[in-house]
Amino acid sequence: MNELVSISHHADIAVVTISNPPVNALGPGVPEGIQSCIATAAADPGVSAIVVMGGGRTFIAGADIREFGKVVSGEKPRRSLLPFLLEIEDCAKPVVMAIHGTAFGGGLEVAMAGHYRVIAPAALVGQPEVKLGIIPGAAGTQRLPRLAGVAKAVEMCAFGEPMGAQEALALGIVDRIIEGDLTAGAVAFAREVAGHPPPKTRERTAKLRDADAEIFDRARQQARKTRRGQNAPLAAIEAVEAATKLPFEAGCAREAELFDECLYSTQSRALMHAFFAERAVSKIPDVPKDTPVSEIRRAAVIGAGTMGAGITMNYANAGIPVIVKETEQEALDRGMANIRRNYANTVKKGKLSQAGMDQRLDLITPRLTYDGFENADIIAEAVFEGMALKKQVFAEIDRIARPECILASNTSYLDVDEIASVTNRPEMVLGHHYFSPANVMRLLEIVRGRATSKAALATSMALAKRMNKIGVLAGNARGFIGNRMLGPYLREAQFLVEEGASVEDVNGALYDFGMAMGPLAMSDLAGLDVGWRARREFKHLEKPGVRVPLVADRLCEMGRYGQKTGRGWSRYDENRQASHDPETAALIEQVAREAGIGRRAILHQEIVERCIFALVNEGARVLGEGVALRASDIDVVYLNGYAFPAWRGGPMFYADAVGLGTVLARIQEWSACHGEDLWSPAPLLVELARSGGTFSGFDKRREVAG
Ligand code: T1G
Repeated sequence: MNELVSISHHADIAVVTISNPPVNALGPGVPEGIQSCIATAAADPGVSAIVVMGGGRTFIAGADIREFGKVVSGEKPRRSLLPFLLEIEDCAKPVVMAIHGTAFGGGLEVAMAGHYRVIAPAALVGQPEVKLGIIPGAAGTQRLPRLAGVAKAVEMCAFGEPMGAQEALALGIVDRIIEGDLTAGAVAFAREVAGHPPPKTRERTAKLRDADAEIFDRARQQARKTRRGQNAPLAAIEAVEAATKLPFEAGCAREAELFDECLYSTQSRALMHAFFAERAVSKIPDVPKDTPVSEIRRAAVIGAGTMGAGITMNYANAGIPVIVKETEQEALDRGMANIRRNYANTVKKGKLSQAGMDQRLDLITPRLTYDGFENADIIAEAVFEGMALKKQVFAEIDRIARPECILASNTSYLDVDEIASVTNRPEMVLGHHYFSPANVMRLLEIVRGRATSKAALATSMALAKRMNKIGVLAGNARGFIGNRMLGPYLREAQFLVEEGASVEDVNGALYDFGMAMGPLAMSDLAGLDVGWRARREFKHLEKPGVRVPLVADRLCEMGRYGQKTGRGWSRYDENRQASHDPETAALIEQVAREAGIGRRAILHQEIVERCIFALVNEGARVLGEGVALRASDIDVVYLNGYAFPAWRGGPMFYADAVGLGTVLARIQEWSACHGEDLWSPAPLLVELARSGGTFSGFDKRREVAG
């Protein structure tokens, strides 16, 4: 027993409780505490059986992820949990694991080393290690197939999705669902099994026999398709396969080898960085945890276009009644039809019940007037991206809305302070910049205006969590974090085709790098006209004599906006499948000739480096100027808003992995070649590269400085 693990008695049943908040991770002292409590109970003649459970909100949510960094850096020795788990399994008295909240990773592995498992109805079990770039490392790949069967064990370990209590019971991972008081139910169950020889999971081999090789081949195919570029899913499949071919101990040894290969990889460092980065974004240094958060009971959305419809769904999905307003019936009908279609697709995929769909639609009220807006706690504006229109709308809603109502603009580029200037409540005005499709993409840039109050920010962060979004604070600079960085990335992609790379080369190089799609394909999806309109809106900001991309404007003048017109950088068939467009290729050559741009063969490495380092360089500016609080926030924006590969950790983490010295050297080469105006290295990048620093080191220093 120690301060993390305690033992109590319910007559002849010993109850071992883990208290290591916030999620009872298996940090230093926890396995030792469990071990000594079980040993004490096993030796106690008055005890007939043992229950192990988590204190607080959950069972064990896994190993302590923070410890892995210390092992990889050599600060701490790698410690195996296997002997500790064998001791539980070899206990002469039945050990019943009582699960509530989550039994994830090492938590499920501890549970499976027990003789029986009971579970609360809402609890989840799972082996999510692959999401951290590792695999189960405490015999999970050996014990799980013995309980759940090989096919399900492969799926759970290779893809890491959680499973509910009902399915876990049906598969044999748990033995009973306990309604009501879990402790009482677990103690009663323990009393039922006391006195019977406890079954050891490692000896249960019946389910290993249905190990058809096809299971592993299919899983590998799926992993290569849906987890493209990631090593851990393939390692997890191999480890479970080992369980079907080797005795338990040898299987565990093979698992340990594969685990170490993953642990000491850049991919796992990147994914663990992403895990903690996502949890850090909600911490705003000058907005204390106890900042008052207003309750959002009713919402209103202006504009039922693609973004407005998606935003409306976010409120309904969070259980918040929402009015959606349009100026014309036809537009309103189109918006509502879009919402219904989206929900119907989700129902068809089995991700939402019909009742759930109906419930959400009941929360949505379509309107052509501002009726009801006076009761809203928040009004989200999603009208056409033009300053004049936004200011007109904000002046109107400022007059109607309650004084405490937050006014949030979905602008993706425009100045939030200028929008707020037409209201009498600039402290309640900020940006809520969603990403398309707004009901799907998890990222929400929360744009802080000069006057935005801490309460409005805290309320927005809480709302993001309630909508299952990741709210990232952004300063009010043009394009905020994501779109501002996207500019140079797309610029370089376009310059590269002018200089000789094909559209397919550029898309292919970034796709192989791990992006969900190449930059030109992404522009075709978003619509080339969006950027065209923005370029015209900000033409006055362009520096005379500085090179700008030339082809996209020409394509737009020809009415070629990308997927939505069937032609853009590429040609698209009715299924939106892309193919080479010889006319675009000819146009590119012609434009280059007219502009006197020399063309040459360009290697994939240059394509990747120019695009990604352009992103990083602008990211360093965004960070240096304080538009982003942390480099890790920038990574979260790109992982969740622009489909940057999570196993690369995000652009800033990737730059640290490459080495800022190398990044700076490349940028200085291009600056000499393409000119300072295009490639002047960001001051922060220069400072860090020269001092041997990193972006993550910069984050730590900024955090300490507060
Ligand atoms: N280790 C360390 N810290 C953790 C942690 C963990 N496993 N899980 C959560 N935290 C911290 C988190 O950083 C945050 O801190 C706080 O807890 C609340 O988390 C041997 C090798 C359990 C579903 O992958 O999925 O076991 O920001 O905000 O939304 O084979 O946390 O407050 O300072 O996410 O309610 C496998 C990871 C590990 C599960 C709760 N386990 N955790 O979600 O809270 S590897 C996992 C989660 C392993 C074995 C292997 C979620 C959660 P802070 P939160 P939440």
